[in-house]
Amino acid sequence: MKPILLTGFEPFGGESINPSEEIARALNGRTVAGHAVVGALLPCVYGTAIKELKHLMKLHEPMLVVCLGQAGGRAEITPERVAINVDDARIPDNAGQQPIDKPIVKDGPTAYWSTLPIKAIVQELRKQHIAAAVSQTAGTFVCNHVFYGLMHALRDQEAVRGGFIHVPYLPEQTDRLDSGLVGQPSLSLAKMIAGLELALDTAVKYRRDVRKAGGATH
Ligand code: PCA
Repeated sequence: MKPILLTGFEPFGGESINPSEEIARALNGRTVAGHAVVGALLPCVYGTAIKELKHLMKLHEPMLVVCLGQAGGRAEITPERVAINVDDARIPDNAGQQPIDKPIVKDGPTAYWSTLPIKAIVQELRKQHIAAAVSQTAGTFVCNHVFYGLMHALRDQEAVRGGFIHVPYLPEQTDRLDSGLVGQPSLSLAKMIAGLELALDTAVKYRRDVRKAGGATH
C-alpha cells in the first residue's frame, strides 16, 4: 500500500515552535485507513520548500499528500480550497527572501483547487467536536507557495490527491506574556493530532466530497 505524505513547516517569523511540525512528527509512522503516514518537515523558504516536497514525493510515491502550516489568528483547523499562482510576502522567509507579486510558475494557471474532500473533512472533525472550517485563502506566503507547487506537480496524476490544511497556534505560543499573542485563539496539540488523523482518514475514505455548507472563514 502506498503511504500518505504529511508535511509540516519549521518555525518562522520569530516563533520557536510551529504546530504543523509537531503534528507531522506525531503522526509519522502511524497507520491511517491502512496507509502508513510519512511525516516530514519543510523549510519555510520559497523555492527550497517546493524542491524538498518534490524530492519527498519521488522518494515515497504517496497516494495522498497533505501539507500543513500554521495560520496564527485562526480558531479552527482549516482545509484550504484553492492555491493561487503568486508569491507576495508580508515578512521575509527563513532565508531572508521577500518576493512581491511574483508568479510561482511562470505562465502557470492562475489557481489550482485542492483535491481533498474539504467539506467532508470539516464535517467529520465537527462530529468529533474539533473546530474546523473551510478556508478560501491560503495567503501568499510560503504555505500557499507549497500548496500551489504541490497541485502543479500533481496536475497530471489523477490517482494522487493532495491539498493543504492550516492549523491554529498552540496554547504554549499564545500563553506566554511576552509573545504578543495573548488572547489569540489556539488548539491543544492533542486535538490537532486527533483532527489531522481524522482528516487523513476522511481524505482516504471519501473519494468524492460532500456538498454542504463548510462554515467557511474568509
Ligand atoms: N505558515 C506560513 C508558512 C509556514 C507556516 O507554517 C504560511 O501560512 O504561509
